[in-house]
Amino acid sequence: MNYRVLDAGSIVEYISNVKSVMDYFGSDEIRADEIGDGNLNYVYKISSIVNPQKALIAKQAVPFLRCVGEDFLLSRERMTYEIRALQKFYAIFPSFIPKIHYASEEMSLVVMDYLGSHIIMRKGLIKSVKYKNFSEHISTYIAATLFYTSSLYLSSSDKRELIGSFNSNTELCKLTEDLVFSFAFMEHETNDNINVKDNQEAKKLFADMEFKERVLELKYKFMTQSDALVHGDLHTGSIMINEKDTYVIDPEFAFVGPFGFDVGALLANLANNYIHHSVVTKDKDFQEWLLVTIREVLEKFGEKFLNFWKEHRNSALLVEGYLDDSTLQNYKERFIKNILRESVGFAGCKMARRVYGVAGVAEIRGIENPDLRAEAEKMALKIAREFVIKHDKIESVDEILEIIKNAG
Ligand code: ADP
Ligand code: SR1
Ligand code: MG
Repeated sequence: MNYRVLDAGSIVEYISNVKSVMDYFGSDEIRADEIGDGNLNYVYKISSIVNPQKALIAKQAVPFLRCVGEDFLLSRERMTYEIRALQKFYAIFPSFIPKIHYASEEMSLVVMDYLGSHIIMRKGLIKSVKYKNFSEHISTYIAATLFYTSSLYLSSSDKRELIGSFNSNTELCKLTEDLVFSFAFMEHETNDNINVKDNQEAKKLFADMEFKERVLELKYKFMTQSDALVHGDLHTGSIMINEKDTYVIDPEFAFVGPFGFDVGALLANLANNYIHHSVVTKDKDFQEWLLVTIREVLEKFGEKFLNFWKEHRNSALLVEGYLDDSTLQNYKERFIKNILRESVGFAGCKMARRVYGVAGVAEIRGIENPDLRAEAEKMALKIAREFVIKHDKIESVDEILEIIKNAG
């Protein structure tokens, strides 16, 4: 099948010939509606005409960036990595990933379960919705996906094979290198330049060499450290959720990268939401829930990662009997602390990039009152700066929470 861009009409025709999908719809006639709100791709809801509750999602990558248009070329092969990551993560922990009904790397197309009773987590958090199972679910998801794709579990050859099957996700890795670690901290055409013009805070950020030098260290880690298969863009817009369950979607930025990158993305996005509630809604109760949630996510992640490790004593890294028990225990504790520190550093980069860079987050860029938005931006930059500068000295989750609480 040669690649072609599908639309709401042609996708129905295409899908009508895919047996695994039509097994789901039976003899029902189907229709397609484009529902995507992301930055990169086209997302269609495919539903039964007689029974609209019966639905699946079809997502296709096109050879350009959806949010900019056909002039910004971006190869559609990003979907290859999204498909591979969805399959890999589903194999590790199926309850957190929408089930795949069909995938074609040639067509850069994937068809998966429609999460009709879930919403994008960012939207719920903005409305102060508390998700009681979230920290439990997401800490399991991150601990499991990182541990089971790392050299702490895999054999040396399996790990290298894994690196190989994601190694050519070059364009999206480059996008992160540019957008998360560089362009947002200097004069650049991709920035939110209306806001940057005559903005003293932006000038201060762009001239902050101490911050920028530390960002460079984190960028280098991102570019060179092949710890585990990371989602690569685990913000709260990549999580679909309800009271009961939690799903992770959209892993097209996946690659074998630093352990702390996904944890950092999550920390950054929960902190950005805290800023929104501190500046806009002034909802103290929800701010407290966010702090508790951050604590639980970070602490449970560490505990679960160590539990998985306890169950697997042989790997590419470790041969059973190589270290005595107490040395091994110390080694593991330092290992987890390093992941925590690195996560804080990445969180700082990720918070700061959302202030003036392309693709702001609704919690801050979406604030209409200019004074409040400036206040939120200042708070984000304050937390981000401390995260980046202090990350490698962080000793405990308490210190992270203090940085967030003291920024208001
Ligand atoms: P992009 O790669 O363009 O960011 P996303 O995967 O984030 O695309 O999807 C865009 C939007 O489509 C999401 O914000 C969500 O509203 C919707 N969506 C994506 N996958 C599903 C799904 N499995 N079920 C329901 N809605 C979905
Ligand atoms: C131009 S793409 C901008 C951002 O959208 C994605 O969700 C990633 O965060 C990327 O950096
Ligand atoms: Mg998305």
